[in-house]
Amino acid sequence: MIAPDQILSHNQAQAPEHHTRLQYTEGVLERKGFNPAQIIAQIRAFQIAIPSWALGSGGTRFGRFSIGGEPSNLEEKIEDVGLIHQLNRSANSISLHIPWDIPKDVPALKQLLHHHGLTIDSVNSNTFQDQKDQVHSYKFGSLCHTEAAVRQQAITHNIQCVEYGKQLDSKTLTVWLADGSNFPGQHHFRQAYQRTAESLTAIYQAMPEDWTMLIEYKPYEPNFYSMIIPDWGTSYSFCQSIGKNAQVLVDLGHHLPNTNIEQIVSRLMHFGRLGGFHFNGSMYGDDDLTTGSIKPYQLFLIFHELVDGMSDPEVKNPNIAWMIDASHNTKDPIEDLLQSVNGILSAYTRALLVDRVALSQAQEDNDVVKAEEILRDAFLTDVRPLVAEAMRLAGGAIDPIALFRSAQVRAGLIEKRGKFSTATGL
Ligand code: RM4
Ligand code: MN
Ligand code: MN
Repeated sequence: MIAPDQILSHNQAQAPEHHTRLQYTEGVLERKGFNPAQIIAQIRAFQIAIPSWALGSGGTRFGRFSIGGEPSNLEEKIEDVGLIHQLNRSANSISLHIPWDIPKDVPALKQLLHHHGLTIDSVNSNTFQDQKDQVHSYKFGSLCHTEAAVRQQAITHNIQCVEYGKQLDSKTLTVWLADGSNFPGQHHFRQAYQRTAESLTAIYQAMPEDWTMLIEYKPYEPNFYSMIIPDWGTSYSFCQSIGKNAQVLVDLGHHLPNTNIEQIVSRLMHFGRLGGFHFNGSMYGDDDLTTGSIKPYQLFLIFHELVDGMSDPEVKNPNIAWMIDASHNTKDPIEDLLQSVNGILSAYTRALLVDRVALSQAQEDNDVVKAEEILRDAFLTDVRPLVAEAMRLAGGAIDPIALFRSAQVRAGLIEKRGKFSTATGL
């Protein structure tokens, strides 16, 4: 949708300022013993999946404000992700939510994905809403339900998601359960856990061997007294009993305020069970805000643990699926996603700049101040020129949001799709 020469002329206009800043940053890093070219190559290799359900305006239970030009089918969602990827070259896949994104013309979809240089990341099941024509209701749960027929319907839906995923070469099923209870006494906790374990096992056994099941946890909402999988410990225990390809998924917004998420990440990697990430920003709960907008230091500390785990040969953790899971109530979804990808890459880059040898020595020496200062030094480095350079070298824009605006992409989408088109999703 953006002509390649638009990217070129944007980059040419940005070049003088960009190169001045880049040279300065590279010089600082070199004096510290880092190899800037290697760091830029690592940023370039880091790819983040965009959720199909975040391309339209989100909303709250009070209302929703349309942005216009929203994608109204899977093809248009793929086009939007293609556009994001064209601008930043860092978002080469898309996560699907079934039944919001049921693939129809599979060969045509594959061609479209190929055209945009995209793949399908994970397929997400939905047993948190009742669909029309559905026989049994999920009002009182899905995989944990007291009635076998309801559980079976939810199991069948998850297996169907895997079937859709297979058609589009995905290899990951993400399960997030809204199951839980709103009032004391409503659930027999142990029995509800056991029924869920059996349902998850049935789904897992129906998956091909090279597939991964990601199990997400969330402390509250939509149920407010208890959730069937409220925390990482419960996810982990399901994974342990289900099989080696069952992994925990950490959604940054799914923690109670002030939870030490970086420690959770480190524990899960130590156990070899961290399989996926849902990035977003959170002030209070599942706020689904722009990644890095509220607590950038926390995001950096999380990446510090991730990079540490990924670079330690002792850690036997599988590859982690990086995804955004957000909702945009006031911003243009594409701009918000561009900001989020940038926030993620910036935190990752800063984590790459931690002097791990010195940190390890400071930890051994119990030098608390030194250890903290090493982290702060990396966190306070201005990494923006490095991220921009990675995008430029990969064929993207030095400033994706500026180009999105100057090319008037949203106006073009409104003209093409209309002012009132709505995306499927929440
Ligand atoms: C949930 C959870 C899931 C997402 C749904 C839409 O809170 O984060 O990952 O699929 O929202
Ligand atoms: Mn999520
Ligand atoms: Mn969520």
